[in-house]
Amino acid sequence: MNVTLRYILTVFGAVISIHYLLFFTHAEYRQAISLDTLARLRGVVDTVPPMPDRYYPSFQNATLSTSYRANATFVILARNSDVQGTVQSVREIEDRFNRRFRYPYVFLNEEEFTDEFKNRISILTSAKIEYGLISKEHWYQPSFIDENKAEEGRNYLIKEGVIYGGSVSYRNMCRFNSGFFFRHPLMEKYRWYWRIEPDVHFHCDIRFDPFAFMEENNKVYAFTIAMYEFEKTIPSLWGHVKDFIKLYPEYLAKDNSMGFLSDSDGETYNLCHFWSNFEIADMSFWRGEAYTKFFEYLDQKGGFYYERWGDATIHSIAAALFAPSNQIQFFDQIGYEHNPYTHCPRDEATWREEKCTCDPKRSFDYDGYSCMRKWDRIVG
Ligand SMILES: Nc1nc2c(ncn2[C@@H]2O[C@H](COP(=O)(O)OP(=O)(O)OP(=O)(O)O)[C@@H](O)[C@H]2O)c(=O)[nH]1
Ligand SMILES: [Mg+2]
Repeated sequence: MNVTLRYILTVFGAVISIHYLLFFTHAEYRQAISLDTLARLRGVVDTVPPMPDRYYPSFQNATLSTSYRANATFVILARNSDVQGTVQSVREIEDRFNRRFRYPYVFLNEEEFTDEFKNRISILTSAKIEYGLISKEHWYQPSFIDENKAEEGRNYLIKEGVIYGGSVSYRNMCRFNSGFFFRHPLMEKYRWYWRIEPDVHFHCDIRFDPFAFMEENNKVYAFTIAMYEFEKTIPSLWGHVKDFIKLYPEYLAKDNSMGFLSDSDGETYNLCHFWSNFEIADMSFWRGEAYTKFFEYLDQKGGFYYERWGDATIHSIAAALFAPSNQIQFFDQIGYEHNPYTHCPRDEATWREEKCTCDPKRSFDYDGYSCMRKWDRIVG
């Protein structure tokens, strides 16, 4: 062994020995290298306010012992071909949450659900299930869209290699989720919804009622993951948002979250948005005047088809601007995965007590592509 190698090994051995010595003898050292501290170093806040006990109703024989239920439903948009992924998502949300709460489900599709689809779902829950057909006007590309221009837009995004760049059905889905799902006749009777997609995972027990929490605390929108949008899908969107604000300054909430969306006080969009495949929200916000005007304004610009605007950015921009920041809720407690990203609770007690199957170290909150740091600064 040459001298340099021996020297390196000696130093390495000394560092490891000191590490273990300090680890077992000094609590401050253990604290200093803990996950929380690493989180802080990575710019994400470590402490999340605990969920008050009153949102954890008691159960007798696995049945909710309170009669209170929010006026709420799950909503799942799916194709018949999504049946396996949908079964898996429903199974997980039932096991982790809804076998106790029994909130109903609304499944939506632009085609009739097959008997096979309904049969596969019906055995998973004792909650009420409804299956709805989406009307043509709520789903398909509207006639005011110039198809030649839309095709040019699709070809451009295909050339640029943007995911779903050439897909018209993806665009129909994004527009439907932006402006129409809450107007479906089966959804009209509900105020609150929890959006679920096929093939997602719920990594922790959810023993509290997020709907009751939102209702009592006057929240309008809740998320678990925040990230950056692909700029090529929304080149003209922020310009239209700025024009809309100039036209209707009265809709801007006083304590809005512009700082989450923009690093230049509204001049430019930093692409941050809440990842809308998970959403728990108040539909009266989408049905209200500000959002109705906002959606109609943007829809007329045609960007759902000429570009590839996503419902995540549309919902996020509206929630961040038209609601005060204290009405937007980050649910640290809900461990959630939509490929390829996972939010895993930062709070260690939650992670342990709710028997989470996710790895907190790999939570997307700490990823460079996450917008969580910006959100933490808004509420911090
Ligand atoms: N009925 C119906 N549902 C659709 C269609 N396209 C997408 N969906 C549903 O809309 C939601 C979002 O679609 P996804 O394909 O998951 O889009 P995404 O989450 O952006 O992308 P990936 O999950 O990464 O593929 C899911 O619930 C899908 O099942 C469609 O053409 N018809
Ligand atoms: Mg998806």
